[in-house]
Amino acid sequence: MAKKERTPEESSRDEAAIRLLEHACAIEVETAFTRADAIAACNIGSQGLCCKNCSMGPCRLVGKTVRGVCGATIATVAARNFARAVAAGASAHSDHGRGLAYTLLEAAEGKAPDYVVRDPVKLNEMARYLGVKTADRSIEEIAKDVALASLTEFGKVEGTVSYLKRAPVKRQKIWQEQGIEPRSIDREIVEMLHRTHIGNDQDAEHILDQALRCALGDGWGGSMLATDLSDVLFGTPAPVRSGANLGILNNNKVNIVVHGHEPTLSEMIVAASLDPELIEYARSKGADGIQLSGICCTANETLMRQGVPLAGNFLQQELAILTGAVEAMVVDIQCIMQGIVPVAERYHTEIITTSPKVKITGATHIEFEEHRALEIAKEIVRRAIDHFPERGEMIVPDVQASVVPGFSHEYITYALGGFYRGSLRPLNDAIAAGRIRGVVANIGCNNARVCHDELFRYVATEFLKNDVLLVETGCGAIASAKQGYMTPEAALEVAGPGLREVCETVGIPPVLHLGSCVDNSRILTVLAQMATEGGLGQDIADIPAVGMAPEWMSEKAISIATYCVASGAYVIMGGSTGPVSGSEEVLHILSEVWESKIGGRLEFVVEGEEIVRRSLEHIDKKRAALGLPEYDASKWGKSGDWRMPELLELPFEKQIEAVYGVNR
Ligand code: NFS
Repeated sequence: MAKKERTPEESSRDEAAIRLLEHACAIEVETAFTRADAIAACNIGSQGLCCKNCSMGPCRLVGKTVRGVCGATIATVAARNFARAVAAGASAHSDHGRGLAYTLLEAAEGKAPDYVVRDPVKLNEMARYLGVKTADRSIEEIAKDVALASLTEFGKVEGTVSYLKRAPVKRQKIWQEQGIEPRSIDREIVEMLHRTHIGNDQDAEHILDQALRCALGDGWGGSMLATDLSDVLFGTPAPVRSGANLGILNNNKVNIVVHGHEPTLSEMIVAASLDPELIEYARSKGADGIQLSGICCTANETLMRQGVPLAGNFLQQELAILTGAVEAMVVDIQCIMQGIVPVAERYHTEIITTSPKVKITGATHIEFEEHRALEIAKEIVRRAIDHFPERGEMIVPDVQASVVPGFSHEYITYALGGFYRGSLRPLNDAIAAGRIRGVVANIGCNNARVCHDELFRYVATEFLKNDVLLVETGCGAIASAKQGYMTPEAALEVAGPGLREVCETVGIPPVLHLGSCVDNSRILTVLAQMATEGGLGQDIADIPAVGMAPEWMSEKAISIATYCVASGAYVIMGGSTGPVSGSEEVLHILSEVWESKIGGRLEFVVEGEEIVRRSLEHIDKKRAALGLPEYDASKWGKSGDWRMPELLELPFEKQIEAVYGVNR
């Protein structure tokens, strides 16, 4: 039975989204929100109890049916479904990484003249990890070998994925002992699909061991390479100021929205949008200029490096078009809803697919080729400009927030100590002292079945109040950006007293934007460096930290969760009872069994309150295990710039007393 239709206020916590959902309702345009209301999720599939791995099925294991036609048990079926999601998610991230390696190769060989090495320091760092010689060699020679070495990681003949050695030594030992070191990125994905084919691996725990290995190939392989290669080609991010939410769409300019995941084309669109000739062309059509903005992780990529504003997260792709102000939505790969095409048909908006891997019926396909990248980007921008005079009614909600993104792990280290003594030591010290209670990685998607941004907003607010530093990526990061939590000023308003002191001292927001979903690898790097810095144990599993995706929906999110668990983290997936809720045995393996084997555990928790409760409990448990003082907020908050106006009112000796106490 279909659920009742939710009101816009029940569908989203985002003011701009609510406004456009009201508009969609008024003009009878269907969106993911209304489709989620109309289509009831399959109760059997949602629990992981449907097996369609052969044509004797699909077998639905419900009621008295506890085995499929082949005899597969509930645990086997649920584990296989979960494992296949890991494989699909890992393949998406990794194939994205591979694409970037080819771009670097073409750039190094002079076949893609619009791309250059923007960060040679990072290139040299990659070279070190990948065993590429750098002495007395040109950047192009190093870049070519780094690209080839990166490509080798996908199909390596012997050994294991090279970046595993970036993990703490203790973690590497656990992987060795458990036999889950990925041998090559592609191999583990292929083996995962092979092992879950009819008649193969039929022991849930054993199937899930391979899921761990496959996911590690994503986190410490495909995704980490994708991040590094993007930084090499487009520059390692550092803070910039920008805006977030649909209010950044400009009523008087040509609006081009880039959507998807790869920075390769979107970086060229940024360049094209700054081209004086094209700006002049836009003016000739009556526009004031060109406004670029982004949706999903392409948005995060261009925001982090170029300061291109965020139009919104996953559930706002159709809503952006509903403003009537978008001339073109340029998409590449992943998280692009087919639903944008029928919405665009109601407007002058052109949907342009650009990846050789993605065509959408009804969209214009302009295939992107690296060797004439800028030329294609200019063609796309020109097409968008041509649509400007076709605009009809526009509803651009006046809703946007300021955002300061750009926290690469390199910049975090720099922020904490400058070039002279940059390190994570101040962060570790702040955690050890209890100013910062712990760290939460709050990441992942929106889900049309969960009130848009509600869980993100709730957990972020609660964690900040509790002096928990947030690191974020993907659509979760966009949610916090729109909430106004990603500015240094936000710390004064929403952070607890200890976290506020740290943010004030360092000048960082209390929620750090680390980039797109492949950039969760940056979070792995930060955690690995925290573990090796000292003072917080020797492994990622020792750190008072939790990972979560409160509104997740994609297979990529399942792969991320799994590699974080395999790296030692406690991970909570929110919003639903999860894809294996039909099997107590598999739930037990993902939590208890995985924790005993690898130190991390995975849980599915529906409610925000419970997500926060379990997270804080875990953080405090880890603090206790490290012998750190119990978290006590009342110890902090007596220093810092925020007290200046109050202090300046006092005579000098009283100022000293107020800051240091009477006995000093
Ligand atoms: Ni991540 Fe980024 Fe968003 Fe989810 Fe999709 S955009 S790769 S999968 S929906 S966070």
